[in-house]
Amino acid sequence: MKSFAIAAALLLGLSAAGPAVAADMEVANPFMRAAPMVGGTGAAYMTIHNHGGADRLLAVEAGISKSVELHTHVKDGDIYRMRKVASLVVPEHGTVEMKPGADHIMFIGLNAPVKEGVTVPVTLKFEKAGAVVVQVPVLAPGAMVPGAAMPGGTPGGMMHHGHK
Ligand SMILES: [Cu+2]
Repeated sequence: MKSFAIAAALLLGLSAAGPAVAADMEVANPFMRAAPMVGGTGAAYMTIHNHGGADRLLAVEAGISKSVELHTHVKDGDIYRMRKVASLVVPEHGTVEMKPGADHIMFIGLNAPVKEGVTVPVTLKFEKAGAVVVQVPVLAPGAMVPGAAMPGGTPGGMMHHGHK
């Protein structure tokens, strides 16, 4: 019994310290806002649950735009502005919540209008876990949360004022 307990403890220790793999990345509630303008921008949001070791989201690829950037919001006086970031830290057994007014995926230079009701395949590129493909449903232009549009939401709104 004693040796079994030690072996179990070792296994737990090893799994906690192991590098993240693609299967460790659980993506929940992805959504994108419909974006009507060719050449314009679009934004996507999702929650990443990491069941493995510490990792970083380095890039996102998608066929719908000329480029894709990782963005965050920083407070500048009373206004939140978007800022490009090189990567997003994904903590060991941690969660990254991308949502309106916070971290998000930004599509720059849309190739075509992105219409509500379609699904956009997006590939997340993690430093250790590698590529993870996510099917992102497109919601109404002002959507704030997955599956629902906020009444009176600003279509294509890019500035956020600290709403919850
Ligand atoms: Cu942005």
